[in-house]
Amino acid sequence: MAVNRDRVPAGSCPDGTVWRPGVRPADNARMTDASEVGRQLRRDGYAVIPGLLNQQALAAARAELGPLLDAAAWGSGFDGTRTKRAWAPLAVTRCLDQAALTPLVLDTVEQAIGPGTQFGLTCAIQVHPGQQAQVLHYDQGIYPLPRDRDVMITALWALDDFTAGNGATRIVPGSHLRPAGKPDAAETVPAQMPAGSVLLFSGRLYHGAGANTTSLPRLGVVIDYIQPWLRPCEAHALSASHARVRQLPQRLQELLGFNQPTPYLGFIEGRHPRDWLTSNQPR
Ligand SMILES: O=C(O)CCC(=O)C(=O)O
Repeated sequence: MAVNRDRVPAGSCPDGTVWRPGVRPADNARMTDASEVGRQLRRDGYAVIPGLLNQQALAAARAELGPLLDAAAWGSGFDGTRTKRAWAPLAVTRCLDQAALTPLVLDTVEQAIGPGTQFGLTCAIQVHPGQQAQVLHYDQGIYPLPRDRDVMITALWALDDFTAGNGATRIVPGSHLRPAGKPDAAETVPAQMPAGSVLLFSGRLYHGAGANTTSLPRLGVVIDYIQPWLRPCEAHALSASHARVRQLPQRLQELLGFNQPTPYLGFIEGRHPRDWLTSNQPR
């Protein structure tokens, strides 16, 4: 994995893991250029950019996300029973603005999937001790599209050091180019990276959170950037008053987009928008 060994002394992780280069030798000096990052992304399906968030930004993000995660329920199924998620963090805190707007990340994303990108899923993910490895998946699999091009690039920010022991995301390098077929878990490598790094990966790359066998949680933030056209022509959820939408027949609510047709499409705060509308004060 592309880890800057100059900045990160060996053995500096909380669980004592020694940083080691991954499948390709790191060349972090070149990770300041969107064309180079994009080249790696196209070739390997992922790229790690170290050192984007400093200690102050990391401390602020941990401090703001901590209470949101403390208040969050444990996940279930795919999300992991020893994992907590704080959904839509950019709607409630400004501590991730710097990450979300990092020019190098946005330039790379827009080189990869074109201009006018928008957020897809955004979520802080805290993988707690005892969490098993997540099932392998590729993020743009939520859309029923052929696997012939990227419609999504995921930015996974390490707010803690990501180590093989604490649940670093496990990726299958090159799997974005496979036409079909889920890789075997044995093909994965851990995306070990120091806090403040971002792992960019293709929406077609197979990956999953690793198992956390340490005694400390691992905090990451996922920001998916998706094609601008993955949306309705009109922003109905903005033009409609929520108070009115609550009174509408269910089918009309669904047609306006207040619907969760599949588990990872259309939810709000991890819930079906219909449930959310009935239990929240109308805006
Ligand atoms: O937190 C991680 O390392 C990856 C999580 C993930 O891939 C997901 O929940 O879709």
